[in-house]
Amino acid sequence: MPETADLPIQSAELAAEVERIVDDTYVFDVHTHQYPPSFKTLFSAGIDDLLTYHYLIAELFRSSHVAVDSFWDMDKPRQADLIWDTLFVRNTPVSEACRGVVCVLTAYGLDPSAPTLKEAREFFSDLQGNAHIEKAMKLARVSDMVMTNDIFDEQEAKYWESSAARHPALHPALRLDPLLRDWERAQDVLSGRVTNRRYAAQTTLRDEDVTSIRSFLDGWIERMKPVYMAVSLPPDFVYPEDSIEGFLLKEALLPTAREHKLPFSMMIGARRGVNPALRDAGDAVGYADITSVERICLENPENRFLVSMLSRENQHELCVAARKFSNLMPFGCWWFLNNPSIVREITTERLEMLGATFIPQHSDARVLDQIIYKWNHARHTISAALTDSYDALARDGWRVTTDQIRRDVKRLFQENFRNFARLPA
Ligand code: HDL
Ligand code: ZN
Repeated sequence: MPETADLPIQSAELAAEVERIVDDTYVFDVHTHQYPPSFKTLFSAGIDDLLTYHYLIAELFRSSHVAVDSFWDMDKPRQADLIWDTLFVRNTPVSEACRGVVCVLTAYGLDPSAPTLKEAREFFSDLQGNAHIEKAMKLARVSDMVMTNDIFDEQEAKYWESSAARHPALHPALRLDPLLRDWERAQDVLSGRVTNRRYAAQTTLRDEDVTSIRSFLDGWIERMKPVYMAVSLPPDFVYPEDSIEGFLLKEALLPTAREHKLPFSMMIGARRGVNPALRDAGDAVGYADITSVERICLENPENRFLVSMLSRENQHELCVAARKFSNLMPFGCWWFLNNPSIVREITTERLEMLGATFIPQHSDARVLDQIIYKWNHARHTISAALTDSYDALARDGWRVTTDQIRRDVKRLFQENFRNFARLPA
């Protein structure tokens, strides 16, 4: 039986064919806050966690007169009941974060317009551990997830130092924010846990300090086997910088990433604690300096940089920078950018300026079940942006085929990251 020819697709069928291939292609989720179920206190899933996601907590206070302190005094089920009643029963869940919960409930066959959480709680009480992970990843068509592992968090460090079972589809990422954003806390951990020494005062670090910090990192890389090293950075991040943080980045973190052949992920633009009373919901966004991203790529050609910027105003510049530096891999539409209207804009300008050479999205999911909606919504938007690109190509005289769409989507969803991180195909 001759193979069916891979013929150019007519415009009328294009959108449906792109959507089918995008929906069917499993994705490597390169940034999440997932954990194996064995990391008990860190594993987050189910309806009460979905509803107390900090995005929804922020939205609650815009639709309710509840006092912030009274909210924090409630236990999680009570908080979830209040959020459900306020945002989903008394009001229409039109925001992206609210729609996400509706999408998840629908995907699991639950009633998203139920007046209470009774049905949902019963359903999730039967979903446990690895079976829950498998079910959510299958519905989301996610093949792999990269975690965010904060070794300066005592609780998490204990899990890594224990025999807690890992999950083969969950890949570690060595997250190092305290080193660059909270040196006081970092050196307490470093001196207390590893080197029993007090580090030099704030102003300088001696060679032996760098040596001991690098051996601390080497030990964690050996234990954890991360797929990349990562930091989130404030909008005022500059490189190079004459500071402890600038010194640590240049003399400890980047050389360690080079030595272990690990990409270095920089997520730039988060302003932490703009409204501290909201806790995780209290962070905001700031416009960052793209010339620092250009300089770090130029001056460290042996390092590979995964970069996500939080400000919408930084996106076009990031595309231009990625055209200049092949060791720069733009990834995702992060956090406040993960809204269909903005994902469409960013994905379109990336396709126009970079072709299929970037990583279009990451879920950033903190609650396991969120991967279902974050990838459902992302696929819808990425399909539309891709279809527009292929339509424009057809107008210029080049009609794409099914195999070529499949090749492009596999590259965007899997290969760009696997190749950049030197992971097996
Ligand atoms: O720093 C980060 O990795 C951010 O993604 C934060 O976790 C943020 O609070 C978040 O959840 N964004 O979606
Ligand atoms: Zn994150």
